[in-house]
Amino acid sequence: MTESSAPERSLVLVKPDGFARRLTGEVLRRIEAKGYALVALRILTPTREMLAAHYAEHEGKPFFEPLLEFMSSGPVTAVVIEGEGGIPGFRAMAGATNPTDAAPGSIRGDLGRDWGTKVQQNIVHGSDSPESAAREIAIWFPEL
Ligand code: DAT
Ligand code: MG
Repeated sequence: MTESSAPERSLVLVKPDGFARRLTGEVLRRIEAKGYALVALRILTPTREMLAAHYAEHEGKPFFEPLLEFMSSGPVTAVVIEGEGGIPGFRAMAGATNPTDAAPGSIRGDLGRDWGTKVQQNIVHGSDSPESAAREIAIWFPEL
């Protein structure tokens, strides 16, 4: 028997644009169809404090303030997903950051577009590394 790596967890957000467009179900459908498990889920309008922590790496960039304003503009669905390779796997499902560049077949490529806003509105967030996932899950699901 070959050893398998531990299942990893990733923090996924359906951002305010995706939530408002009723795309939460479509994103969850894709995650489940891919084979990842849903571990935890909540709907909330995030505070600026949560978002400043979540997006700390982007502080000082020109899109930081628009990003916090956009992300706190309405409800989001926060989800912890689990499965081997779930972190890069969901990043691949999400597609490129800029929805204009995101490949068809990806969430951002199929469902997103440029709306002419200061910050890209691209439907979903997904953790980019195990370290980011652990840090982000603690922000959105302190009980986990
Ligand atoms: P990702 O969400 O793909 O991990 P990121 O962490 O670099 O991308 O940026 C966080 C979010 O900020 C991203 O989802 C959309 C927005 N953003 C990133 N770069 C941007 C830019 N150059 N102009 C406008 N918005 C940007
Ligand atoms: Mg990122």
